[in-house]
Amino acid sequence: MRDKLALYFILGSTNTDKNLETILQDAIDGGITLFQFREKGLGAKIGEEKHELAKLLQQICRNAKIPFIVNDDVELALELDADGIHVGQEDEDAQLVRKKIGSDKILGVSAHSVEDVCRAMEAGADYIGLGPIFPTTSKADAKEVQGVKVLKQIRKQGIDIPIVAIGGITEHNARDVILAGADGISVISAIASASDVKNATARLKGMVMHGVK
Ligand code: 3NM
Repeated sequence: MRDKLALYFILGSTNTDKNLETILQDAIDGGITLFQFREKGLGAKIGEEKHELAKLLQQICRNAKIPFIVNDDVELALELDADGIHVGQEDEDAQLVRKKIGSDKILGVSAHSVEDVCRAMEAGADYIGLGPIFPTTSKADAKEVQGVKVLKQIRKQGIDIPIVAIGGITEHNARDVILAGADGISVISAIASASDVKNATARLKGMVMHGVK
């Protein structure tokens, strides 16, 4: 699991005006290790349109053997036979989701505190998305920025679950979160808003893997 979290890219149609398939393919070419389809926010697609977009992006991931995770929508994840599902604290209960998807699929859970992490582990999470580490403009209802404090607390307590850090992560601060104990970084804008997606992705990957751009 840990190696799959190294460079975790999240995208949905509300994050960009550009073509999502092109961005995803360029991000894959740049070295992302996992993709999450997150169709949320103002103007997000629903129903058949959401389903079709998810299928398109899933196929790109399948061709590249990159895990495809669906955000929040358990029914969609099951319909598409996605590799996994990610739920937030306000989404469907993680324990219930684990029951619905079985033990083989990846279950990711968002957490904002040590207590959230412990509960998610009891519910059967395979990994934790911890944030927001830095200020973000990609999630309207993001919780208070926590820096790397909570991440360090978790590791200091000997909690070893795979963690991907999220929120405002860029090539300039990626190394700090890895050094603080994260197994990887999760980004939207650092990749989706880059003028050269492939290059920006490769630079982020370099920071995560070796501390160099
Ligand atoms: N979840 P960007 S922050 C989807 O704190 C999401 O749980 C967060 O986008 C959390 O890389 C966030 O553009 C948005 O800051 C991350």
